[in-house]
Amino acid sequence: MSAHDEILEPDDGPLASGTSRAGEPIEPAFRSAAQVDPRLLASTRRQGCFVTFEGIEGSGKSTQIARLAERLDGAGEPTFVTREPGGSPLGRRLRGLLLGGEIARIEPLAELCLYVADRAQHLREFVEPNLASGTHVLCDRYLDATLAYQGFARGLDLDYIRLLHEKPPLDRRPHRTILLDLDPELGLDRARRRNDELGLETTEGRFERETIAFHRRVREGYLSLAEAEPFRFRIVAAEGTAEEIEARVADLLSDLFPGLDDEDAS
Ligand code: ATM
Repeated sequence: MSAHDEILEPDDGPLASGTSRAGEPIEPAFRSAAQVDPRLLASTRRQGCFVTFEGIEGSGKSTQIARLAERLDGAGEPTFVTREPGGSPLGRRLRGLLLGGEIARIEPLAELCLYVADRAQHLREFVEPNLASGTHVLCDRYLDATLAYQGFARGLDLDYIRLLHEKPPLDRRPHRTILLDLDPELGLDRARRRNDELGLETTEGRFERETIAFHRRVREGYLSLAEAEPFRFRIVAAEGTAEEIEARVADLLSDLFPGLDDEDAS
């Protein structure tokens, strides 16, 4: 039995009626981890854990994912690192279309459909097979990014976005989501400095050209998603050194991956 098998043992009776699958928006009254749907828990016992990282531009997701993956490797936990958009060969083409400057304006609904297409392919081709083989999947952005960017920031209907994600393979929900929270002004500044330092001419500027008000809506959107699902989300203040943030993240995942504690001790 692996570490996460143990902690995901359902410890209560039937769910209160109206409670949805873990990860789906549920009523604030049904917030405790003890009320996670037993069907999801049962399937998780044989699978890897699916952990997603979210946050505004410049919040340090990729750095933290790389650090966590290294820790998990050190703890002997097989781990697959991926991202959206762009986690599959099709997705890399879609990423170029979505974020590059080739197409000047993409209709919000068309943009939504391209992110959903990327996700469907990514889930079938990489996420599900890895989870099924017991490998943990760490994913840089997922459905919450669609809700935050296309929903909260662009104004598309949140219920419509959720409806698109009700059937397989899109009904997959993360076991845990780390939200790296940061003031958008700091995040954008960080992202620009990173690009300058690396001498990168960014070819992915669609969102960097958005107003600060747009990025604020993204942040607020993420925070309200996190507030609605506290059993899945963990909010991490993304200020401080990479080491400090790494320690916060590891702490918030130690129930899923007890091996992370051993790493600290070593
Ligand atoms: P990364 O640079 O973090 O990989 O994200 C690419 C952009 O894709 C990101 N932009 N910014 N800032 C957010 C955007 N995005 C969406 O708008 N919707 C989605 O569903 C996903 C997965 C990403």
